[in-house]
Amino acid sequence: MYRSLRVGVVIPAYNEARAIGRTIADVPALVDDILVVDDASHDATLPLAQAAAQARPGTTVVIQHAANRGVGAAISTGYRHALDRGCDVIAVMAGDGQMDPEDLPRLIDPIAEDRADYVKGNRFLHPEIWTAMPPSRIVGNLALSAATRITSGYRHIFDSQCGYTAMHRRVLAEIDLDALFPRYGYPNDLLSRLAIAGARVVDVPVRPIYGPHWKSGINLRTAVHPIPWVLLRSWSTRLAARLRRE
Ligand SMILES: Nc1nc2c(ncn2[C@@H]2O[C@H](COP(=O)(O)OP(=O)(O)OP(=O)(O)O)[C@@H](O)[C@H]2O)c(=O)[nH]1
Ligand SMILES: [Mg+2]
Repeated sequence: MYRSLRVGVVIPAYNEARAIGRTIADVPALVDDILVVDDASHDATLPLAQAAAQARPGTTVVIQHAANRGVGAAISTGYRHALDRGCDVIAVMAGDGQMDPEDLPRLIDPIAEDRADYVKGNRFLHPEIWTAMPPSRIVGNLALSAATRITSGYRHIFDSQCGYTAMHRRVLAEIDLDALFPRYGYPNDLLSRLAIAGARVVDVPVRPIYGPHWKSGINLRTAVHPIPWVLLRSWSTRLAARLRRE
């Protein structure tokens, strides 16, 4: 529990054998439910996650997708389980150890104080951004963050690609999880749907972590191609919803 809220953390993991055990072990003690979603990994992610879950009995469940469905779909699966378990706030921490567990309370505070419904990390508010994040990621992120400001209508947010987030269950219940884009591009789509739901979104500083063994599933095929189309779709969905209301 944290500030009287039952806290869940969803951890999507795909081929994260190197990092998943440590990621689960390092989840702060304030977290009541850890929902790890293995997305049909080809490596030892599943047994390693199960071993780490046994070290935290009663708190951690490992859910398995029978086939790979994408990071967005894995997060949606985790969200559904967290709602079933009665979590009030549900955070997302990637299974690749790139999120600092010490930042978690900062993500929940605006929700606990009823200032936000959805809080996302913003690594550009952290002083280490320019030294820690690779230039290729900075360039891509600047472009996508600027575009997402327009498509979502949230002009005050940045670092749209940061996956470190927290959401109140009240808002989560209003999002059609089945309709969300299932792969990379998911956070951009979610922001437009949060705007349609009238959610209050707040950015907080989080530490950018790109260790010496950093590997990523993002490449030209997985990200650069689908994301512009996802943005276009999210934008038109949001504008159509606004027209219907007016
Ligand atoms: N469940 C699931 N998780 C995935 C999939 N692809 C990536 N992930 C997870 O999503 C998280 C983020 O993936 P990355 O490819 O590292 O992307 P990122 O951290 O946003 O971007 P980088 O800055 O490139 O590291 C990790 O925990 C991955 O294991 C997938 O197909 N299914
Ligand atoms: Mg990563």
